[in-house]
Amino acid sequence: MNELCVESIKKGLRTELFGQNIVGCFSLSSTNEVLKELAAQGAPEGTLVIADEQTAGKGRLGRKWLAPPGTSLLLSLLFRPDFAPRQAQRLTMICSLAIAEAIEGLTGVPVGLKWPNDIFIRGHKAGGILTEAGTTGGRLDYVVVGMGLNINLDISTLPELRGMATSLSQELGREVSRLELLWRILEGIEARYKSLKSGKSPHGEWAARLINLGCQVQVTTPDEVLVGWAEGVDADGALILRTPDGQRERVLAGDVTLRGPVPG
Ligand code: BT5
Repeated sequence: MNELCVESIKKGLRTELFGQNIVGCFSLSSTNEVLKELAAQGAPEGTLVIADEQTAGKGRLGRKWLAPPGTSLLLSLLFRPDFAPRQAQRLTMICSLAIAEAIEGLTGVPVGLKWPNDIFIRGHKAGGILTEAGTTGGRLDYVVVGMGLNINLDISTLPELRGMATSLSQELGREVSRLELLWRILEGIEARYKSLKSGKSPHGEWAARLINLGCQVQVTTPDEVLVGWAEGVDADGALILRTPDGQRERVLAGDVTLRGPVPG
């Protein structure tokens, strides 16, 4: 799988946990699906599953993740935190912050986050995160955080995404090393995970990067469509929405569409 083979990843990786155990394949179904199976079989925390191509790459609610071979970073990481299940979203927070910092550090391209799980560059989606938790008896057994990032992807080859998505190469006009970015992301996640476990919440930093806070939004949840003002997010990652009748709604998961202008 060219530059992203296990040996090359290991060569430059400066982590103690994330990526120390790697399952790398040129092609597999979905890195999240493979890692969930490994997690159920007892794989250690920090296990990385990475692929160049997924035959069943997925987003939330059965949606597809599109990534032609050679264009993207497609990976999943295994966490076994001592958290309550409602706190699993904190891992989405630390991964998205690490991704944003890694991209900005390597390329200088500014990155925004869109609640709840999107990586945005200049108004277009450049990546997505899919966090899936396994629980036993009301306790978190494992959390798999899957990350898909458009790196050297010509969006015009995917007509379904035209107008809504972008990639790093598209923004920069040149290709970017997936390997270099991967190392930075894994190192960033490791540092942030340590800090999270020592009691530091990523919530403030995450909220500061969310492009849809302070905006009029429409939120589609599995049960209903809500409109209102995105006032904030709480420590567990829920969106606090002020509806037109002045009520506050706490929304745990959904798709957000901006309805008003982004302030500032
Ligand atoms: C996401 O879902 O954004 C989470 C995507 C997570 C993908 C990674 S890849 C590695 C790991 N293994 C997996 O199988 N999945 C994870 P959601 O918010 O539901 O957004 C899905 C929607 O994003 C699709 O319906 C498309 O509209 C759009 N989309 C699909 N591919 C895209 C791409 N490459 N770039 C931007 N948007 C895309």
